[in-house]
Amino acid sequence: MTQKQIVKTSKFLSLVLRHRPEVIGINLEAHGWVDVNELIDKSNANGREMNFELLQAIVKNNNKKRFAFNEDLTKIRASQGHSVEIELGYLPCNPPNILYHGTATRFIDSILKNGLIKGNRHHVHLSKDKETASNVGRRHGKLVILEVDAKSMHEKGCHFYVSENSVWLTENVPSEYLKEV
Ligand code: HQG
Repeated sequence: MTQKQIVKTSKFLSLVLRHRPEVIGINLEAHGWVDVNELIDKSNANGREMNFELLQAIVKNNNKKRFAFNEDLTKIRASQGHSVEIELGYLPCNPPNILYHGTATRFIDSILKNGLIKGNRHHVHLSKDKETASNVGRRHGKLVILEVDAKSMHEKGCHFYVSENSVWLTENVPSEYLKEV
């Protein structure tokens, strides 16, 4: 199994477990889970090489721990980042006082006017450290990091969730809680 194969399959898993399960004819169950055997069979039937060892390697080595198995390794899901309507079952929790969001300079005017909005995804994604936020932001262009006053938002009753792979999630971030770093 090569690193190239792992990365390619990981991208394919992002597609089917977060956005378009229908491309291989699967449905996401409650909380986003998919039966591992069904995923393997239907991927192969659709011309995508898939086997349990490959899934294990991806769950274990993926740099962001994007995917997780259930306890008995019979189901797999993406831990966050979905666009399909799915309830992941995370419970609201206390955020750190400050969270970070990395984005591109070209979005800044709109963000400072309208706040952070979730777009196609379920939530706005935030990070607990600037380094992670930088990596997210750089994907979009020239980096800018925003500081989110999560403490004040939480005090005002906004809900925060943290995914299994430590991404902080919230519905939206009004601009008054944002500051450029
Ligand atoms: C921007 C990755 C204009 C927002 C990461 C971002 C994350 C606005 C872009 C996850 C805006 C959306 C998500 C507004 C927000 N006006 N632009 N009002 N509000 N934006 O990819 O946060 O690698 O949907 O700043 O690690 O970049 O896929 O969100 O630049 O956890 O596992 O609109 O994706 O995870 O872009 O990234 P995205 P994101 P994975």
